[in-house]
Amino acid sequence: MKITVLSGGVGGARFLRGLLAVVPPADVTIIGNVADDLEILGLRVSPDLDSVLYALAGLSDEERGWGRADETWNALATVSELSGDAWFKLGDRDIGLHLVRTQMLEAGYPLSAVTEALCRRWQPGVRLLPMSDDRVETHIAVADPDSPSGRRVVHFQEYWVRMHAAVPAEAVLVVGQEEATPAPGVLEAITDADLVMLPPSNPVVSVGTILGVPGVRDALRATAAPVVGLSPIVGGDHVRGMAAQVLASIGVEVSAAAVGAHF
Ligand code: FO1
Repeated sequence: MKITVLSGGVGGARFLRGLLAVVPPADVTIIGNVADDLEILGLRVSPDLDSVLYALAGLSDEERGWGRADETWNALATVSELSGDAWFKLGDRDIGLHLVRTQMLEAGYPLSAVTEALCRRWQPGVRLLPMSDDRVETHIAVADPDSPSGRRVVHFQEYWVRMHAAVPAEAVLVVGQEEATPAPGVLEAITDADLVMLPPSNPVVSVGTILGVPGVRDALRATAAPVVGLSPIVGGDHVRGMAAQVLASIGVEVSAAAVGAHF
């Protein structure tokens, strides 16, 4: 039975570990969100692909849900000492991966080929595809009384990690989405599946950005497979993360039924 999962990072990885306790990994293809990707300290970081890869390869830090187990933070300590961008916590082991990814991308390999190479080495057991080889970035508009427009737009990671999502998200902008094309294998993985699952990842900035890649929604409509979504909203709130804030910012009620209708 071929199962395709449209996954975000931390929540998606936890869901996948449960799924893989009951189905063989070789049956599973994961289409990962890359709209959380960022460039920081000259490195290209793909947090959602990495959270899934680390979790399924047995390399992840269980408690954080992101990054690697047995991590050390020496490089970041030096960045901090030198007043560099240390707000996004990259551990030494994690940086090793970002160095290789950045070098391969700069050499001209698409993200899908880089991801395939990483999977060949770390063997997560599943097939892991980025949603697109194109740059797609989620930005969040927040109120800023000091700006002439009254607003400021920040990268999703800056909103989530640096600002702790402490101010309301006024709008979610997905830059580059309309021009993006699905990565090789993405549409086929949906149309040829026996079952498609949308895990309880963030419905706006994780699953929503995958659904927004041109062609993906049509493939979901065209597939003969049942498409099963699990909402991260339980009892009118998210379990972890920031789904409630971003649903409110795009005018979607914070309920499981509204998430279904939004999808
Ligand atoms: N999340 C945090 O809350 N703080 C961090 O400093 C942080 C660093 C980080 C580095 C690499 C990585 O792959 C993920 C990282 N995350 C961090 C998780 C990430 O911000 C988000 O949870 C996902 O993008 C949302 O799915």
